[in-house]
Amino acid sequence: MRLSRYFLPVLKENPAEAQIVSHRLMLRAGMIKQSAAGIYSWLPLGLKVLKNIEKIVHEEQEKAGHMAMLMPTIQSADLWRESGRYDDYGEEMLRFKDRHGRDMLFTPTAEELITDIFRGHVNSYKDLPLTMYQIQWKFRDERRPRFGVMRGREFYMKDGYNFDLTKEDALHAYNRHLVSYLRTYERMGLQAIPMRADSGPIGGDDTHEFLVLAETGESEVFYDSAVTDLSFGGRDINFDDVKECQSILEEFTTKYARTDETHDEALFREVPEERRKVARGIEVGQIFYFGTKYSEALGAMVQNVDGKKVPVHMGSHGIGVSRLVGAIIEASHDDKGIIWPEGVTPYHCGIVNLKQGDAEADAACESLYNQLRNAGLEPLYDDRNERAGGKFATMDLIGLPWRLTVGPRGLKNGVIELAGRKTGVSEEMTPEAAIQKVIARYR
Ligand code: 5CA
Repeated sequence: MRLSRYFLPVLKENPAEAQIVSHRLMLRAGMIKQSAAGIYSWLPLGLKVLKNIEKIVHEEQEKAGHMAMLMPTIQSADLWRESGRYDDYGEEMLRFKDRHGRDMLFTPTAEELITDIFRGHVNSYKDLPLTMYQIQWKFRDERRPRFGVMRGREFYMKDGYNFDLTKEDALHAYNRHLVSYLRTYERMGLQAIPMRADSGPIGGDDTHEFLVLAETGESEVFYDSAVTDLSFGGRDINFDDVKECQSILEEFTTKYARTDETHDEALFREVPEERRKVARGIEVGQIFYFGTKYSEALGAMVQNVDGKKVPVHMGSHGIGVSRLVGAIIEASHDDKGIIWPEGVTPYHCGIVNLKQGDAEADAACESLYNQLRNAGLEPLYDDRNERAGGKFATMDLIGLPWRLTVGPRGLKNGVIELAGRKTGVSEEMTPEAAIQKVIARYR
């Protein structure tokens, strides 16, 4: 992509309405634009990151054996009356009528609809286990939408649902989700700590939230600092292996880590004092096991081995896809701007032409641009007629991990500059060496 043709409405000044750094930087870097309270348009740069996060979520879900599907954003109220949640959900649910006067709603989550699909088609234990998920827009009419995409009213969420014959099988699905979420967040450059939580309007007893520690987080959390030493480390997992998933769950959830809703001061005191931490975190996902709550309410039954009809055991599992864009920025930025982890960066590297219009510099940039693209990467080439300082400031703000800087002076010596956004370290090298180095980072 060439910056001269790109829609990147960067802001020089800090927008007054933004209270936290990720919101500020998303607005300043031209990633989003507010349309109404808690409702945003995703501009080209923001959409790129959102799609990259979505892709990682899809890939990790498929690895865990879960199937992607898509349900509508608009649902009829009938199913929600059957489950009893039409009344329970309260003002967070956006309700309206269609032209025939039927009660409709914008989906805040989809337990009812998926259970309806299930009960219409699955009758036997032989069709279990089954886990399906979608990545779809949700709407919750939050009392206090704030912090940009962190607490939106309209937001993008992965929601997955497992159907199992027994509690034991459903708990394996729960564990499997926990493990796959650890992989998912790690690929985004995040440490997200599973913490025992409260199930809220979803219901059920077993639930963990995944929290990214950040001062600006909305949740107060209590944990044993030893949990921050745990690292998943890209382990390969056999997701069908019940013992393996169980042991990873134990590894990551045995030490004390709880949100304020489930915090137990007496238990917490058993953690050695120097390891007892009280901090804030951003909730980027939550998993639930709620047993037969929805299957009983909606009559989702299967025949078991003995030919008896039994309600299926279920759980649901969410990832805040749009919230993650903000969470990643909270975890990775400096005073100049965003620092994208390589796993989610909107462009793999930037190319800065220090002297646009200089025949040699232009030719060298074009050549870099083409070679990187031919290697399957997406560079963002700043080919605008602007001063170098402005170009650097834009690149720092939008946070691409690598920057190639090309100018007439360096080219005379056969070199360009390769700079890392995170380290700030820059090195001179031949264009070929720089290309190879960038390609190697993404292999
Ligand atoms: N049905 C379950 C699991 S699929 C569910 O809805 N879970 S949830 O309520 O915990 O939402 C899942 C994730 O969506 C949360 O962990 C959070 O990361 C994200 N999320 C929830 N509300 C918002 C919001 N208002 N704005 C942005 N993200 C949100």
